[in-house]
Amino acid sequence: MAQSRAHRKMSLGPGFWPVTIALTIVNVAISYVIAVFPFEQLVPIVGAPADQIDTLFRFMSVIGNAIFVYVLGYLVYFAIVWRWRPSDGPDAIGVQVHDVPKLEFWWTVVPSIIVAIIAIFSVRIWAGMQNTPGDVLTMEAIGHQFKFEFRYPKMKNSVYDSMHVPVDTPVTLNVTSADVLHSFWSPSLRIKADMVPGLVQTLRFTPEHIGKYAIICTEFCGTQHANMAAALYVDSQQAFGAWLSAQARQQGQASAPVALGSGQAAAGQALFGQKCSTCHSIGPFNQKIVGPGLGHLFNDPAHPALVTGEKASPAAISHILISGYQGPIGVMPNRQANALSNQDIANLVAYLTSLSQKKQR
Ligand code: HEC
Ligand SMILES: [Cu+2]
Repeated sequence: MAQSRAHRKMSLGPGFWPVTIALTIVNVAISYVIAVFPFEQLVPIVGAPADQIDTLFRFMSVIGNAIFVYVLGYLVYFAIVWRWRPSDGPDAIGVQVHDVPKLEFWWTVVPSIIVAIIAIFSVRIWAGMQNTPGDVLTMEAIGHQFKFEFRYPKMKNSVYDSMHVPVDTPVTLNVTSADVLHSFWSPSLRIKADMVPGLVQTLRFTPEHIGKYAIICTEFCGTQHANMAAALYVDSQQAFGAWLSAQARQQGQASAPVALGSGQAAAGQALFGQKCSTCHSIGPFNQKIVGPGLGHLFNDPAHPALVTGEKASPAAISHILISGYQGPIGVMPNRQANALSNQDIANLVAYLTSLSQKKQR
C-alpha cells in the first residue's frame, strides 16, 4: 500500500534558527551555573585529588547538559512543527532520509572526541590515585561488620571508627575487608572504593584542609549496614603527633589487668544498651540477634558452657570481651572494636553476672 508523503521537501521548519538561538542561550546559562556552582561548599573537600575530580565532574556535566538541552529542545520543536495535520491523510509518514555521509561523519567524530577527552582526563586522575611519589603516611582501612578499622604503622592496636591524617601529607590508604563486601566512601575525598575480602586496593590523596569529614559504608553488608560510618579527621601536624602518642598511651593502659571486683552492674547496663544490644538480647542463649542471648550465662540448661567451651565465670566472660571470639554463630568483636576500657569491661561483667542471679531467684 502506498503511503502518502506529509511534506514533500526536507526542511528544518519555520522556527528552526530562533529555536536554536533560544536553546543556545539556555545551554550557556546552565553551563555557567555548572561552572561556578560551589560544590565545595555543599560538600567540603579534603584536598587533592578531590579538586580535580570536581573539575572533571563539571566538565562532564557541561557536556551532558548541552546534549540534554539540544536533543530535548529539537525533539519538542520538530514534534510540534512536523506534527500530523488533518490535511495529511491517515497513513502519512515524514520524509525518509538515507545515507547522509556529512551528518554521519560529524555525529561519529564529535562524540568520539568528547569520549576520548573524558577518558584521558579520568585516567590521569585515576593514575595519580594509584601512584604518587613521596609517600609519607601509609595506612590501612579494613571493613568489618559493622565498623571501619584503621591501622597505622608502628601502632600496636587498631583504631576503630575514626581515621586521623596529618594535613599536607600524602597518604597512601590500603583498603580491604575482613568479612563481607563493604565500600569505603568519603564524599569529601570524592573517592569511593569497594572493600573486598582478599583484595587490597590502594588509594592516594593529600589532605589540605583541617577539619572533620564523613566516611560511609556504601555497600550493603548486613543488618547494621546503615550504622556503619566513621569520621575522617584532618589534623595539623602537631595535633596528629599528639593524637598518635595519646593512642600509644591508651593502648599501654589497656594491657593492664582488669580489676573485675570494681564492676558496677548499673553502669554495665547502660553501656550494654549502647554497645551490645544491637547484637545481643538479654534473653536465653537461643534468643539470638546477631550473637546469642546473654541473660542466663551462668544458668541456661540449653547452654551449659560459654561459646569458647569454658565454664561460665566472670574471668571467662571478661576474656571474651577482651579478645573477642569467632565461632559458628559469628564474630564477637574484641575490646578495641567495641572501644571498652578496663572499667567498662568490669561493669559489663558485673551486669551480665547480675542478670543470671536474678533469674535464679
Ligand atoms: C557485631 C555483633 C556483636 C556485638 C556488637 C557484641 N557481640 Fe558479643 N557476640 C557476638 C557473637 C556473634 C557471639 C557468638 C560468637 C560465636 O560463638 O560464634 C558473641 C558472643 C558473646 C559472648 C559469649 C556468649 C556465650 O554464651 O558464651 C559474650 C559474653 C558476649 N558476646 C558479650 C558481649 C558484650 C558484653 C558486648 C558489648 C560490649 C557484645 N558482646 C557485643 C556478636 C556481638
Ligand atoms: Cu559495611
